[in-house]
Amino acid sequence: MATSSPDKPLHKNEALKTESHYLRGTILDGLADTSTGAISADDTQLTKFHGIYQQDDRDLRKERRKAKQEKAFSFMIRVRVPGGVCSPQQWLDMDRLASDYANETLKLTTRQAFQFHGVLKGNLKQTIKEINEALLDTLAACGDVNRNVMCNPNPYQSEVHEQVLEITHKISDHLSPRTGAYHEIWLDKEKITPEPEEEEPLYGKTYLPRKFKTVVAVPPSNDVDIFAHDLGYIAIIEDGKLAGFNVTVGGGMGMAHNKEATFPRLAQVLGFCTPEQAVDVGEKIVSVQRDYGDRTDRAHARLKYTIEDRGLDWFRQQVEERLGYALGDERPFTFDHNGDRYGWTEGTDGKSHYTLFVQNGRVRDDATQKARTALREIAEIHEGDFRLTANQNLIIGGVSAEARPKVEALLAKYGLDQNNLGSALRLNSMACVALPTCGLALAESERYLPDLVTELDTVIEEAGLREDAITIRMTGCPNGCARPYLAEIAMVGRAPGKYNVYLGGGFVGDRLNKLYRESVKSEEITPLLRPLIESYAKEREDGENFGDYVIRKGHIKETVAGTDFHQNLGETKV
Ligand code: SRM
Ligand code: SF4
Repeated sequence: MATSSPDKPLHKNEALKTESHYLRGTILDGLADTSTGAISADDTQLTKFHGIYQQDDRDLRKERRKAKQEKAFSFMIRVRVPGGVCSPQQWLDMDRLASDYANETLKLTTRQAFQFHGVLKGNLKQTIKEINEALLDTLAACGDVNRNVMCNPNPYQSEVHEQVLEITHKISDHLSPRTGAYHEIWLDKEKITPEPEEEEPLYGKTYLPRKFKTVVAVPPSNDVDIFAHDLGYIAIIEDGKLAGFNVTVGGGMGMAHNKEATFPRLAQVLGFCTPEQAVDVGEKIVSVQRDYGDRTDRAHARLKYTIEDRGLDWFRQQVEERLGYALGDERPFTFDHNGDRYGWTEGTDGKSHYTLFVQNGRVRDDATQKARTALREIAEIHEGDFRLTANQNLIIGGVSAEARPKVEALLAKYGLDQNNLGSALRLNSMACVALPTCGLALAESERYLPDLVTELDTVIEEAGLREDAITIRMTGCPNGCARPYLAEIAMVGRAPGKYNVYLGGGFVGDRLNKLYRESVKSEEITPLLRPLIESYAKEREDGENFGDYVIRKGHIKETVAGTDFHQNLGETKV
């Protein structure tokens, strides 16, 4: 069992956190230094807790090196949107900031947040200030703390959804760090130095061993991919009322190529709690991970490894001891999809909601589409809300009968209406950011998947599968930011232009996929998948999903547990 042991030294980030004076470090000095566009290496770790990543434009690395210039540094800012809901005014504010300080795009992430890319050091403080003026923030959007809490954004499912959203906000608030550093550094608030236990009552000086992610799902939709997260709540609705939640723990996607000790893992149900217990249960789960997570090895520090190593029963016992009561037994639930449902839907309150496909979450104006302008014009007249989905899409929520024709007209004007939906394959596609901003990318993702889907669409059309949803996801490295290991087809970057291809994920997000072919060149992906797609069209059983089909036909072995992910690799039956 490779848990934290006194024989192994703590990871250096632990000392960094301890000595940072609750995340202050030397960030203020770094911001004042105009001789470089960067900040110190230690501070780059600390700014993550403030929602800020230092990056550089990787497209420019070569020429900057040749010209003996420092890298083209800039910062990514992640804006928390708990439950994914924001107002039209907040949308307009984010849209304006994208022009004023970032790269003219808004990125909707796989965790219902906004990201700005390309913010220069000199503009960081002003951007964060203006985000806060819009009543959003960036604290704990990243770092070793509980992050943006996700929630099924479906706005048409009656009062239960509102109640669930309210609990999501409570969990988010309760698990947020308390440090005054954020307000001092970014919002010029006066420096107060309270007693340590007041400063961070849950996290203490060393925060968590690693990032921690929480989600809330409302069946039958598993759009938040509940099984991919450290902590999850599955709403249990009985007689039309919220009875409580099945609590899940120990999910995660990240792994490293060829390192079997690292693996994606599905969360497991720990037990049931009432709505009133949800916040307390979350706090106690976080506290067990705080105390037992591996602080020696960051590749082994997520809750999934704590649970894998020590067992679910041990974990439940720890949580229940801290709660002072036992969790209830798991209650029945059913998921039927993990993607989004597009177009107009009618709510129980008489309002309409439009789910818009945003390719890979990038809202921009370009030669093919003016999505940013369209959404700005919609926000200017919209009286409902906007809901960011966990699949990088956007719901224009709460449109009244009077307002709907105006919204429809704007969607049509910019080619974003229901008549312009792509194939079901495209609508179920998702790619992480990768190049040029992500420092960890081994291959393209967001800039490549749309073209690959266009190629695959010809095969899909020929096979008569245009309306058949198949989840397809791509990431530029194995960290798993687009949750690729839950997709029916996934490509994970190995090197420029080369991907590992995975098959056999569950359509509702309840089964991990498995490696099918290693280091496949970009141009070989469509020829590799063509025979599988063609035979699926001919041989599938009624209602059979692609992921189930490839397992049934023996093209790939089923992955039954995270520890089995790297085992029994796919057969070559094509
Ligand atoms: Fe992620 C690191 C982007 C969701 C697992 N992720 C990164 C960084 C910050 C790279 C870095 O550390 O320098 C990427 C910034 C790229 C850029 O230029 O913007 C990045 N992750 C993203 C986003 C923007 C992908 C997207 O296209 O939407 C998502 C932002 C979510 C948010 O709003 O908070 C994003 N990342 C995820 C998810 C999916 C999820 O949580 O639902 C995962 C897999 C789930 C999980 O955590 O297990 C994920 N990101 C990682 C990991 C691997 C963690 C691990 O346990 O091994 C890293 C690397 C790390 O932490 O060391 C990472
Ligand atoms: Fe970057 Fe890898 Fe995440 Fe893609 S999966 S955004 S390449 S860290």
